[in-house]
This record gives sequence, C-alpha cells and structure tokens, in this order.
Amino acid sequence: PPPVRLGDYQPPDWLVDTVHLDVRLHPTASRIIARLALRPNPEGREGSPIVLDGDELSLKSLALDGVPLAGTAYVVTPTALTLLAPPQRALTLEIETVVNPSANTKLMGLYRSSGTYCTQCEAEGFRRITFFPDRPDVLAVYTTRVEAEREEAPVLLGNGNPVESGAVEGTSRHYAVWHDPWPKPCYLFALVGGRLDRITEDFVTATGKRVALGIYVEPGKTERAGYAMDALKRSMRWDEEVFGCEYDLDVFNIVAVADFNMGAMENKGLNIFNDKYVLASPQTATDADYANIEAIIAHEYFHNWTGNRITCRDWFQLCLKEGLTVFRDQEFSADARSRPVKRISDVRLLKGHQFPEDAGPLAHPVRPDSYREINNFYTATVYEKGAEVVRMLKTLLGDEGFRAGMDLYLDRHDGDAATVEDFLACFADANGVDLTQFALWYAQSGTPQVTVSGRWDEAGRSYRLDVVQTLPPTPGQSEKLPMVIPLAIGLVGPDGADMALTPDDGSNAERGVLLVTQPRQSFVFRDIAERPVPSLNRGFSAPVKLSSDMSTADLLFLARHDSDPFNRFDAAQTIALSHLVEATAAARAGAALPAPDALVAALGATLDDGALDPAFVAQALSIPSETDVAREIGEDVDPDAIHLARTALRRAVSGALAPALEAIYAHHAPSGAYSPDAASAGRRALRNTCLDLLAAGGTAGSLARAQAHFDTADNMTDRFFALSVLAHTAPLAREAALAAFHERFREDPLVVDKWLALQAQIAEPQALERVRGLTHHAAFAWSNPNRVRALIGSFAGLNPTQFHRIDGAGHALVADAVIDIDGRNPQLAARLLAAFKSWRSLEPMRRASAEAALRRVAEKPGLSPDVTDIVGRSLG
Ligand code: BAL
Ligand code: ZN
Repeated sequence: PPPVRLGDYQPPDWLVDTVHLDVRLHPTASRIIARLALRPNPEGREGSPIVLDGDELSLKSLALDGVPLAGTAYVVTPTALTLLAPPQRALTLEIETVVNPSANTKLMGLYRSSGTYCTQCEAEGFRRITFFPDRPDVLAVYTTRVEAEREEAPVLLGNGNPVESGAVEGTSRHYAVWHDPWPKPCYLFALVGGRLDRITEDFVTATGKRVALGIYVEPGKTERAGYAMDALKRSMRWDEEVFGCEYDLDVFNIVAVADFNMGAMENKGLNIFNDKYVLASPQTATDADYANIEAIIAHEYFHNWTGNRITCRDWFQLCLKEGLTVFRDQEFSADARSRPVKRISDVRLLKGHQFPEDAGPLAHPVRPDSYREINNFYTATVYEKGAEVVRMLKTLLGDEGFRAGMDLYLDRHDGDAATVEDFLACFADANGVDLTQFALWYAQSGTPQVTVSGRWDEAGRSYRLDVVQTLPPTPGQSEKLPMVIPLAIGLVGPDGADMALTPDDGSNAERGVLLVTQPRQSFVFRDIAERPVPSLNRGFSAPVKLSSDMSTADLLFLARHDSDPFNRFDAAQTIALSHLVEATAAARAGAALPAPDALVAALGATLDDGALDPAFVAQALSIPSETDVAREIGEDVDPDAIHLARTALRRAVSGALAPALEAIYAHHAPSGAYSPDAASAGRRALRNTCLDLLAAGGTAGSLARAQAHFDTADNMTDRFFALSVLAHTAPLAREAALAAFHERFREDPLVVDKWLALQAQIAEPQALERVRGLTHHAAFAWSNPNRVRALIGSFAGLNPTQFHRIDGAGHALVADAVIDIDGRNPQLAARLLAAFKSWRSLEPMRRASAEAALRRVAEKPGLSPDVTDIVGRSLG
C-alpha cells in the first residue's frame, strides 16, 4: 500500500459519541459485542459510507438500529468493514466479533500473557478487538462490561470508574462494568482479566478528591510493587505542583504483565506495564531499574493530561504527546534526583540512540510527514529529540513563559485531538512571540552541526564568538533551512568564575543564551579584560553536534572549573573522544597508540575534587562507549579498532589512577541496608565505576576485588555490576560466576534477562555461539519480547565487534532472528532490525555483509509491513 501522508489528512466522515462494549473472555474465542452511537461529522464528506477498520476479526453479526443488516448493505475485507449507503443521521451499530486471544502472538489487541487477558491498542490495536474508526481523532465515551470465568479471571478491570460487578446467574462466570466519562480515542482503551494480586493505596488530590490506587501483579509478587506505588504517588503530587494537573477519575490502576511489546501503556485509568518497569526489590533490581521504574511510572501517569485529556489528531503528531511527556518525566526525575546527573544521562541516551538514528537511513523528522507503518515511529527521534525540542522552548521562553504556554495549552485544548501547530500556537500566543522558524525542529531531520570559534580582543577588551550552523541532508530532505538554536553559554575567567556577560548592541545574549537563527552569526561581549574560556551549549541547551577550536588545555580547564556541571562532564568526554578517534586510527594503521595524558589529568582532577556528587563523578569517569566513538568517526568505521583503542585507554587510565580509584572504592564501602534513593545509588555507581576501571587494568588484585565484590554483594546492583566486570574482564572467573548467578535467580525471568543480556555483550568471537546456544536454553523464549530483547537485542545493539563481525556471522544471526520473529511478532522483529541503522557508516567489508543480510531479509516472501518498511528504508 502507498504511504500515509500528513498532507492528506481529512477529518473523519463519521464520529462515534459512545461505545458500549460487552467482552466475554474466552481463551480461544472471546466474543465482543460493540454498540457504537455514530453520527455524520459536519466537517466530513457528505453522504459518506461508514468505513470501520478491522484486523484478524471474525464478524458474527451486524445490526443497524437493532435491525440485522442485509449482506448487500456492507462489505467485509481483511482490513475493513464498510457500510455502503448508511442513512445520514445519528444511528446505532451493533457489531459482534470473535477473536482468539491465545493465538495473538503479535501482542496487539486482546491477548494473553501468562494466562492473563490484557490488551494493547496503541497505535492500531483496537481494530483487532472490534471494527472501529481506529484513528486518534475519533473520541468517544466508553462503557465496558467484561465477563469471564471467575476461576480463570477473578480480577476484571477496565478504563474509568467501576460501576457494578457480580455473578452471571446460573454460570461459573462473573462480570464487571466500567465507565470512563472522559471521551477518548480507541488507542487508550484497555481491559484486563486475570488471576492477579494487588497492592492498594489512596491518594488525595489537590482539591481533596480521594483516588483509589491499585497495582496488580502476578500472584506472589506484591512485595515487589511497593516502589512503583511510591513513584506513582510522587508523580501525582509533582504534576499538581509543577504543571497544575490533577487526576480526574476515582481510581487509577496499573497492571504488570510479562509479555509486552513496549515499556508501558497509558490507557485511561488503567495503565498496562511491562512487568520489568513495575517489579523491583533490592535482590532483583539494580539502581538503574529503580530509576527506570520511577521514570516510566511517571511518564505513563503524566500522559493522563499530555496524551489522554489532550490527544493527537493523527499519528504524525505522536511527538505532541511523547516528546512532551518525556520532557515532563525527565523533569520529574531531575527534581526527584540530581538534576545535573539526570541531564547527563539523558544526553548520553540521546547521543547514543537518537544521533545515530538521525545520521542514518532511518532518519526522520520529530514529526514525520509520511509513514508506511506507524509502529516503526516510536523512535528515539520522536521521544528523545521530541523532548529536547520542548526543552528548547523552555530555554527560549524562560520558566514563566514556558509555564504560561503550557497552561494555555492544557486549557485551550482540553478534550481535543490536537496538532503540533496547536501546541506551538499556545506558546506563541502566551508569550507574544513568533515560533515559525522554531517549528522547523519538528519538520527537518538530521542533527545540526554547530561550529563555534572564539576570539579575545585584548586591546578592545571584547570577546567574539563566530557561530556557523549547517544541517546535513537526510532521507527525503536534501535542502535545509537554518534552525533556531538556543545556545546557552558562559565565559569562564582565569579564576574559574563566570564573567559578567555584557552583549554588544544588537546581540541577544542577555540571559547567557545565544539565539542562533542564521547560517552564520557573530556575538560580541564587551568589558572582557582577560582571556576567557568559552563554555558552549551549557546544559546541552540544543541537541546539536558542536565543534569548536578549543584547545585541550581549555577543555581541561573547563573539566576542572566550569560552573555548568554538564559542560564539566562534557569537556572530559570531548578529550576522551578525540583521544579515542586518534587511537582508533593508530590501531587500524598498526601504529603505537597515543598516551592519554590529557584525559588522565582531567579524570584525576575530578577524582581529587571531594566536593563533587558521587553520582556525577561516576558519570564523569565513564569512558565513551564504542558506539559513541563510532558515531564520532562517522564513516569507514572499524569496530575492532575502536574496541582495541578503548580497551587500551581503559587500561591506561586504570594504571595511572589506581591509587585514587582504590581510595574511593574503599571510602564508599556500603554501610547499612540497601536503599534505592538517589544518593545511595550515586555512591554505589561511583564505587562500581572504580571497581570496573580498576579491573580494566587486568591485575590479579583488581580481579580478585571484583570476585570478592560479587561474592559479598547483598543487592542486585552490586552483584550484577561485579558479574559484568568479571564477564568482560576475567575470562577465567567468568563461567563460574555466571553459573552461580543463574543458579541463584533461575526462577526469576527478569533477572535471567540480565544474565542473557550480559552474555550477549561479551566482546569476543565466542559470543556468537554463546548467543546461539542460549536461544536453546530453557530460560529463553522467542515468544517473549523481554527475552528476545535481552539476548538478541543486546547482541545487536551493545556488542559492536561481534554484531559487526567481519565474516558477517553476526549480521546473519540477527537477520535470521528477524525473519523468524516476524512471523509471530512483527513489531518486535522490526525493532530488532533497526539495529542495522548505522550500517552505511561501516568500513567496506562489514558494510557489504550488513547489506547482504538486509537484502536477504528484504527478499523473504511474506514479510510484515513493519519489517518491509524498516528494511526498505534501511536499504533506500
Ligand atoms: N504510548 C506508548 C507508550 C508510551 O510512550 O507511553
Ligand atoms: Zn509515552
């Protein structure tokens, strides 16, 4: 089929005011009776047929205003039910369909996870439950009756508030009725039926309304849901305090399921989660898991306003809810934890995932203008870059201006299916500004390249920054316009303090934010008596690739003194990256590797600064990943050379800084019981980073330390960290440690995922056979997305030397997996295939192997639209 295009948007011809669903759950033949109150849309095309989407539905009966429809009145195809000539007035359509939840391996629509009935409707899953105009601009009020065998599904949940429940007389079945008063698109529909345990708490909203909160989990796992409940209550309070958003139903339920394509889903009043993002205990979850749970619980909850009360007009507007909601969850976590550390980790994620996407064949704008398969656009660009665009709005407008825009948006568009234009208009109107050029961030793909050079005029006592911006061509976009780039800067004086910024006339840098709008621009500051060091793009104020003529000495100075923590971190990263690029070239040429003196000096200074937050120091000590280096090199990438250079760098840093690393390791020895709070997690992160860097030296003492760390750990963070140190650096100790870990946690699939993922990441040729072998392990299941992502996803995404093996076997393994999975779960298969997104930047041999693997996938008959789309764009 041809792609869907933003420019072709037409309002729906028919609207649905109310939906009454009667869902009779059955393992293989669930029956859905839908009663839809339809009416012609005054803004639609007059006299239109009623076209309802459907997918893998078995239609049992169809009645219009209570009268069964003649077979000549409608047409059913595999993708639609069309009423050919309906009366052009309000009418009621009753549709009876049957679906097989047990056979639903796509995990879209109604399916079963470990026996629990659950649903996933975003983006286009509701059409797999009943025939419906499955588009986000059709908003209806839903009443849902769910019925099931009481024995099989004692818990029956739906959207909105509970209305009634009871036994179905004369049977072993029971039912529950739920009513959601807030009109919503069908992608927010959900129901759950199963044998689940729950924890409950109450939350009293800002205006005094009591909300019953429930988290439902597999039997026996309630003690692992407490942290999620705590995060939920904190999210609800934060959204009231920071955005004025109050919850709007009597209940809010979360259900954790084991088989889920996404991380979680914001269904109105009934969030359904991948259990990975709900369940946590000190023995089973790492600090990173706790932080993810907090962020994702918040994210889904925040959708209640940004996504649910205000939804998207069409799927091109996905960033309207996702970018904004990611921004909101990032802010929540920043408030709950360390703001600078949160910023650093968010930017690392952006650079690690979104920048490569923007630089390769899958690049697309934050708001795409066409798609073949919308499931493939739940991307780092829509989510993470989308959040950066919202953050830039805040930087440009200031805190108050941003809040005024948000208030107007939440007020003006409550109940709407809105667009990016609607969103931007609120900020423009509330602040009296023109955001026309800013809107290009939504339309142009690719990462802007910003080059800055600075000149101090000693005689004139001024400082000048010359800024050049370019935007590389990306698929479908050969010509680009200049962007609005808010570049936060500081001028750091020789004493390490920020100088006062007095912009020359005509400049616009009063708040320390250069407003770059032209291809080339200069900014001049007066009264600069001494040569400053410029600190550029502070806090990563714009998602750009920055290069400057800054010397290593200046970067070292910033790494020691910059008042902006992000740039302090980034200065050391820049030194490390440029070293690694040089060392990689040397490794490829078989030459001696350069000595990392500058980086050692920068890291040494960081270790010596006792005033720094341990979590920050842990980030600052992390050597850029192999993917970071590949991105920096950009073309003709040889992953083996990068690995060699990085391993050598880690060894050199380890040797040079061992005494300081050992001292910090000893200083942060655990005291007291494990607590997942940010400060405790930061101390563990620093201690574990020291352990890892020390082990990179490969000395017997450092490996013994890692083994002891593993043996004595009393929580998953320390235990798993030590296991990964052993797995990566101590081949002789590895197998015993892996076996011990597996033995201890074999009954716990989420922990076994860590074990699978770790083995898939070992950078040695045997990894391929190990991964292949693990696909036959009892712990592995091709049908479970978490297992597949842990094993195959980690291999493809986090083991560059082995995925990109020069003999092509790594590419072949992933291609085979994609082909195999596609028959069951196209979304999962397409996600895996996207791991090839940077294949064109590889050196010629590996590039040829990647292309051959992609072509083999492309030629497979019967591919899903999901995989067809990714493979087509990857090769295009
Ligand atoms: N809407 C899909 C899952 C999420 O982004 O919240
Ligand atoms: Zn979301």
